[in-house]
Amino acid sequence: MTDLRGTIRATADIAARRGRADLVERLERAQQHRSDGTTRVVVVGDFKSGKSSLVNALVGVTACPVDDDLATALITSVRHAAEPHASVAYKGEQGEPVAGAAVALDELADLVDQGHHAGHALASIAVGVPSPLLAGGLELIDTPVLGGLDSPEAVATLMGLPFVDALLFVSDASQEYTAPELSYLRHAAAAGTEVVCVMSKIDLHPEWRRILEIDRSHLRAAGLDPPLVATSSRLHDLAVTYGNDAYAVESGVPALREHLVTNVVIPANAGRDQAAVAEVVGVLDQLESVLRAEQAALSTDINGPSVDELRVSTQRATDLLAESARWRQLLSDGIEDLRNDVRHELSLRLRELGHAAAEMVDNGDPVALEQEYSTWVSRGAAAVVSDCFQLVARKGEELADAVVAELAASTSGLLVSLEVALAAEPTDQLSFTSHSASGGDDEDKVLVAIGGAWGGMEPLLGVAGMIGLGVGGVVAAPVLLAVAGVAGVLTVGRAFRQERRKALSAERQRVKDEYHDYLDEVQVRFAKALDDAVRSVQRQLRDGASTRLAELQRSTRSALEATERAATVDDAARASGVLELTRELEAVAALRVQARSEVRATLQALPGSPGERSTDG
Ligand SMILES: Nc1nc2c(ncn2[C@@H]2O[C@H](COP(=O)(O)OP(=O)(O)OP(=O)(O)O)[C@@H](O)[C@H]2O)c(=O)[nH]1
Ligand SMILES: [Mg+2]
Repeated sequence: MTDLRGTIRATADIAARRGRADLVERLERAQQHRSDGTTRVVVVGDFKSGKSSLVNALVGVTACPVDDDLATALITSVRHAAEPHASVAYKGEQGEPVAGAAVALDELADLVDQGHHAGHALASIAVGVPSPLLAGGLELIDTPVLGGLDSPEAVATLMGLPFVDALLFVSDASQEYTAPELSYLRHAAAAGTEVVCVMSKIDLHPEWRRILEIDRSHLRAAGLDPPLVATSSRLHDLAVTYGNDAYAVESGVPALREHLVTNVVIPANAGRDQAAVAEVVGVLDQLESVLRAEQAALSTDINGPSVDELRVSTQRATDLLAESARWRQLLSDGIEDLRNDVRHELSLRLRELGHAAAEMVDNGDPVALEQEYSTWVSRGAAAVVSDCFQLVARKGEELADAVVAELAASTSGLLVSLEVALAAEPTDQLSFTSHSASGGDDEDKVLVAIGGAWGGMEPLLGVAGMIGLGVGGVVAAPVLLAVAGVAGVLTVGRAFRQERRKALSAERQRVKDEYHDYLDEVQVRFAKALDDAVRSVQRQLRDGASTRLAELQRSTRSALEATERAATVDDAARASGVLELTRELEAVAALRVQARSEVRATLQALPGSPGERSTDG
């Protein structure tokens, strides 16, 4: 059992005692990042498959309206709140969600039915309810699929997959997976998103076990391997009403909850904790280096950096902050490349998709197969967009590595070097070693993960703000909503369906034109969204690097000042100074040990970790 919050606070206390407001602020941000961390799970499935009922059963409260006649028409985000509350977001000019108003929970069903509030068309709903499942930062996002899985909303969800931690795919037990369902699942899996399949309504269908087996074989045949959990929200309701534990187990809902917590929420929180520990270690490095330098200056027994050496260090840190520093050039070149790569990828892949669609239309019958064709085109476009967002994230991380390597090289030999090894995977163990000029043995090496160097870089999350969704608190699933808002107004195949009475060749041309226009629109809207994402990566890397360098500059400067001051103090003051610094260094060392054990404990709690069963640490 560890207490990372306590470790962060204790580290901040030392930083405050040493007059390092900059380091205190860094730790406060790290803690904020941890406690605000949200794990997003989006719930998708065909019309009336039982999605909203499942969300309600999982959270244990009626958060989403459920009705035979009423369909979920708005994306609904459900998060934890001590007091139940709800709010709606209005539709902006482009269909994007903008700030709306608070509403009563029992109004929601009517609002969903009407689709507007106070004269504004509704874009989405955010609900807060007290729920132990959600209390760890889980957000469940119930999605509308009015036109089924090929509706613009469902396509938008595919585009937004890079922004969610997992997808809960709901299909009821009445029949085995359909071709569109399997195709949707393949797309989701291809995006690299964690998929959890749920078979709902097993109380209604005595044959559900047989269907479950058939679905398993469909998944295997499609090369997919997601977990498949059978549930009944109805049975779960009965279990709650009658306090019947056997029903509860049979409903599959507790098993699904546990799966979500173990495989989705805990790993996501572990990643955030590791990033926070990396921040703690970074701060301890800064503090320790300065403390050691001061101690050496006061004591004749300890060797430390000379005043000249510290002057050189301070100057080099200052030089590194200048506009002309090499890392800035590296960063701006890298961003330029990234921007071009992403633009190129988007336009090339959409063009290829357009060609393939035209070929399909020329060789087939766009009238008979209109639905299939349109679905194919819109899902293809969704895959391109999702891949491009992922490209930004992946290349952004590569660029972060390159900048960190450059900073490490240019700060080596300074009082505190910014030598950080970054791993590709958040849960990979790696060694984060920071070399104090005055030493630091193996005990000072701590296992941490990516994120530490930049205070938890989240390039994708930056997109939300850039798309213009800084609607604080009203919209709780900003990123996915942003994408849904942009994509949800794009439709393919509608105009076509209304007037198909011409000769086949004319129909073909019309369909090709329509696909062309659709893909053009996707290109225009997402080129901008992707540019914004790249800019957000640039800002985060630049700010992260300059903040680290400013800390370094401040550390070298205070070591220098302390060293200069030491020459002027008398023996008694020296002795008491050394004593105080020794105590502070001991506290730093203890916090290092604590931080290390916290990382170990976090890693060992992850599913599949060899340490999961061990009690060590
Ligand atoms: N018997 C039974 N009925 C269920 C179960 N889950 C949902 N239903 C019923 O199925 C209907 C649709 O349920 P919803 O939860 O609204 O399904 P949905 O997928 O959210 O529907 P849309 O959002 O409108 O597409 C409702 O009448 C529910 O009462 C279940 O586990 N057992
Ligand atoms: Mg629903």
